[in-house]
Amino acid sequence: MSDVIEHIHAHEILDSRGNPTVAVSVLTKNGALGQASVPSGASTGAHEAHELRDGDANRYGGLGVRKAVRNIHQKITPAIRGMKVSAQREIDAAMIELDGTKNKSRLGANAILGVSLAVASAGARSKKMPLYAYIRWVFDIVEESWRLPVPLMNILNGGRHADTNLDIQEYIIAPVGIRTFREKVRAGSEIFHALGDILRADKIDTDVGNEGGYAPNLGTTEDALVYIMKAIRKAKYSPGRQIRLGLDVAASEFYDEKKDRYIMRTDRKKMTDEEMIELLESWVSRYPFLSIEDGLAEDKWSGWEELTRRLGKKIYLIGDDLFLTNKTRLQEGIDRKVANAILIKPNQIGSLSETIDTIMLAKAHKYKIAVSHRSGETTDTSIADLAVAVNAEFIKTGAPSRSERLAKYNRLMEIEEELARR
Ligand code: 2PG
Ligand code: MG
Repeated sequence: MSDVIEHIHAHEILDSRGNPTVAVSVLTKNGALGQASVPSGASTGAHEAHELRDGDANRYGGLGVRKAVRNIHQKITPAIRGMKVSAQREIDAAMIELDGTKNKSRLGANAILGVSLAVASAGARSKKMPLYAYIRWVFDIVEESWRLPVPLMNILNGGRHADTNLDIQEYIIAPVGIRTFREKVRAGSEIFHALGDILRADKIDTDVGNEGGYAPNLGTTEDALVYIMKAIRKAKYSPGRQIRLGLDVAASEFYDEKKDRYIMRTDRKKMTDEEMIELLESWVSRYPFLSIEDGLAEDKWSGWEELTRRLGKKIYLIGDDLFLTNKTRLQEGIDRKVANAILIKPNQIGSLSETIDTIMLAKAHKYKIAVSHRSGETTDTSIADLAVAVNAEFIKTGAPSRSERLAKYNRLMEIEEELARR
């Protein structure tokens, strides 16, 4: 009985944007220490689990997380202290029950997820297993092999992740045609630097946005695609065969509900669902696309049905704000034949167990899995282990730049080496 939770400590730390977030340590009686910290989004979906902020304008502009920290110490700890650390599902269920709301607004999804991930980390330590293997074991995930995900690297940032003129949030390279994870990362890095050289030569800004990608002002949206194609070639990779493109349109961010139009300032266009679909189709026909995330706004289900009919056989259509790592939303997507891949962000739903449940539902219906960071990140690397635990096809964790992004890619390179020795 020595692997029971003895002590939990939470505190406020700062994330990659300099905003407060929750960090948690869980200690078992046998001395296994687990740690985790919680990320935070900017382009948050309207139906995400609730991120509890203090709202005290005198501290961090209201963004403090002292209430969430207090909830961990005063409410969650008494409820789960003494439980076996490997009883992950029971622990998550106990926290969900204690919260009692639909969107975790009482205790805060940031409080619950922080504990949930730190419990998994302590469990892995206690069992002397790497976290990826432990997650697979503790949730009885049946997979025959281990697979490293393809990194979706966001090398140009726009939308809510930069103060520049690009409406679309993320311009992604996916090194699908390159063998090992280590070489995929190398390709991503070389292309990232080639892009920097090209932009600099054109006297364009090479400062970076929230996810480590360059964040320039450009003439049109398509200029971004042209620059990326040039960078791939300059770095001596072949677009299409080795490197494909991706976008996170994050369309909800520039969708005007009253006008029912997508307002693209860069391209001076106001578009309907149909016109957005046509625009995406025209890019897919001219560039080597692998994936497009959130091509339409989060509640435009019939538009999404049409988008899926038109592009679902050609590329991966990833639902992020559309599905919110939420089983119920995903089930609606399955029923309506919408999208063919899902973005998985544990803090959208607020516990590791529910995250796994959504992944399992997606897999059962042949949706591809893309585990994802948030724009506000910490050096926590649990998503890297999560991606390997479930054999996710993709991981999206920013550009190969800035340590909070690299922490995940570096962890995956470490895992790849470890698996090769098994
Ligand atoms: C997204 C995410 C991560 P944010 O939209 O996919 O890239 O952004 O964390 O700001 O929601
Ligand atoms: Mg997104």
